[in-house]
Amino acid sequence: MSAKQIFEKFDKNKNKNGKLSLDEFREAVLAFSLNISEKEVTQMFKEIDVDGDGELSSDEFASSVDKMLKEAFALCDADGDGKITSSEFHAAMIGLGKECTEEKCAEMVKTVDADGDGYLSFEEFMVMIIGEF
Ligand SMILES: [Ca+2]
Ligand SMILES: [Ca+2]
Ligand SMILES: [Ca+2]
Ligand SMILES: [Ca+2]
Repeated sequence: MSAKQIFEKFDKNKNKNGKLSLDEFREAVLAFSLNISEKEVTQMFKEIDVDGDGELSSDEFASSVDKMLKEAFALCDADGDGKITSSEFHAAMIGLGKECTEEKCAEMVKTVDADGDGYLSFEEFMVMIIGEF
């Protein structure tokens, strides 16, 4: 699933007009199950709304999703070698306060490890995160 498909999924509850309003955006953020306050959502919305028209275009949304994924990947990739091992993934989950046993994390990595090299590339990582939608 691409950022554009996510966008289309959330551009629906107020009006399907090809833009995300603040309400629609809030729902999208909460679907990521981020622990985030109302104030932070508004702040984020303003940052993503580059042209300041009060709504998010699919381009604005896609580039912010891309940026978030890159940041999340960098956060997990503790040694910065461009791939995530199951122990790096486990450590990141613990760091986020998520309950995930070492076995469970290894299992999750294995499930999305499309090329079977035992690591998560950025593309594989993206599938795991976005695949939750
Ligand atoms: Ca809309
Ligand atoms: Ca905008
Ligand atoms: Ca690494
Ligand atoms: Ca892999």
